[in-house]
Amino acid sequence: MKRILQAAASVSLMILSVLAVAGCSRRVEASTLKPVAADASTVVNVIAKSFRIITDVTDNIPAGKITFKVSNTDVVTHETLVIHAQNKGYELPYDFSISRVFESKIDKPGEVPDIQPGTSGEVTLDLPPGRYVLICNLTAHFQAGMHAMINVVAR
Ligand SMILES: [Cu+2]
Repeated sequence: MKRILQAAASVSLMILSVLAVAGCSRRVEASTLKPVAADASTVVNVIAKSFRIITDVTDNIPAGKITFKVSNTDVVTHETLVIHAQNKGYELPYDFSISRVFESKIDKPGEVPDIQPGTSGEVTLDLPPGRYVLICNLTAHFQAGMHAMINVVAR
């Protein structure tokens, strides 16, 4: 019985120390969240691969300068278009004959073109609030699933 109590006590000590560490790291995180200057650029890290576009965005992004850093971790070339989708989502005008989005019919603030395999590129855009979709518009890549969505909101 005494041994069980000792074991229980050491388990609760372990839990307490885990909580202490967790609490600590939360404090550190909070202290690094300083308000950003109005002209500071928000960085969005993007990974392009077959056939996905993955961002590190977990929340809305404040409007203003946003830098998209795109890494192509694939063995084929990709690109990343930043499209202002208004209030829509992925319903982009699509040319099924060439399996690409009509770039002349979309509002595209910018792009990172021709990202060779294993390389990266970036673009900094000044984006007003709205919904944006990131796509790869090489033949059939959007259709295959290379898209991601972000929301930009007023600061
Ligand atoms: Cu692609």
